[in-house]
Amino acid sequence: MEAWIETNYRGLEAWWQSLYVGRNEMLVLTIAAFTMHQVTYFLAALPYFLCDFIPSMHKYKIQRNKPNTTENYWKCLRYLLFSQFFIQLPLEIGFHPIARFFGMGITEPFPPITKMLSQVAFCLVFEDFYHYVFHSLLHYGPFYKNIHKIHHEFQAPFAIVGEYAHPLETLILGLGTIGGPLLLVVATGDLHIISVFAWISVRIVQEIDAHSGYDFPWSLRRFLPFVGGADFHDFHHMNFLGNYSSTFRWWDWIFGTDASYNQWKAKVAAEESAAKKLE
Ligand SMILES: *[C@@H]1O[C@H](CO)[C@@H](O)[C@H](O)[C@H]1NC(C)=O
Ligand SMILES: CC(=O)N[C@H]1CO[C@H](CO)[C@@H](O)[C@@H]1O
Ligand SMILES: [Zn+2]
Ligand SMILES: [Zn+2]
Repeated sequence: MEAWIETNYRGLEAWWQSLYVGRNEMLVLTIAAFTMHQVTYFLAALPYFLCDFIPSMHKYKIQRNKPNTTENYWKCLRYLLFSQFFIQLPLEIGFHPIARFFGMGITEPFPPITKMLSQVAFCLVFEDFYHYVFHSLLHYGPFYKNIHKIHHEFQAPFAIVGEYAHPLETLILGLGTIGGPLLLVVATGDLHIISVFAWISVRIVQEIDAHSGYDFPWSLRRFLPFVGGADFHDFHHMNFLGNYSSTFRWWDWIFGTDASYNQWKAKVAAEESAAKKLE
């Protein structure tokens, strides 16, 4: 198994390096980044989309009572493609100058697999904390109304809602995705762009899963209870409050923002009646 992985990793490395021979490095990297993003995004979403048409899968849908209209899908897809071509692609063009500026490896040999995986793990933990802080802030009145509201248009999310967001939100929360790699390269001076690609693929699969609306007996959270997944994020779209983290449950647990919506409502009701008594 290990030898098989190593052989394929080396094969990928040879293919990756061959892409750049005799070509413009910036152009190749930009096309690679955009293609990787689009393919991962829609491939990851496809199984959940198919589940909508398989009756035996409906029992795993979290908000079964909310209809998923074809209209919703088209609306989401149209806006999404606009965002991916006109907001994200220009940002992806920035990959090459950023990689060069910080001295990331591009055509250099790949890092050992274990190093690549530990870098991905660091980025996961960093992004999750960043997301907790900035996503909470996006729920603050004016920020919510002017920016984050768009992402909350679908109260029963489906896979491709993942990146359905205001351009400013794409920028603000996207900084959490690219922040981990930047910290790593500044701190260690040792980061290959392939680790960044691996991390971003993981992040895409994570955000698609969290928005899928499906909680399966084989969802990751069943094996790793500290992972959130759809079980966690679906409530966020339903209630608008709490469960702010992207990947893990620990920050919401530590700060008490994972307490159930009903608890929160009970508290508000109690406060209101207490205020009334004081009047
Ligand atoms: C957070 O998610 C859990 C399920 O994982 C749910 O029980 C809880 O009510 C959610 N909390 C909020 C505030 O949405
Ligand atoms: C779970 C659920 O609501 N599924 C529906 C999603 O949309 C398709 C196509 O419109 C329906 O066939 C499903 O019943
Ligand atoms: Zn969401
Ligand atoms: Zn939100």
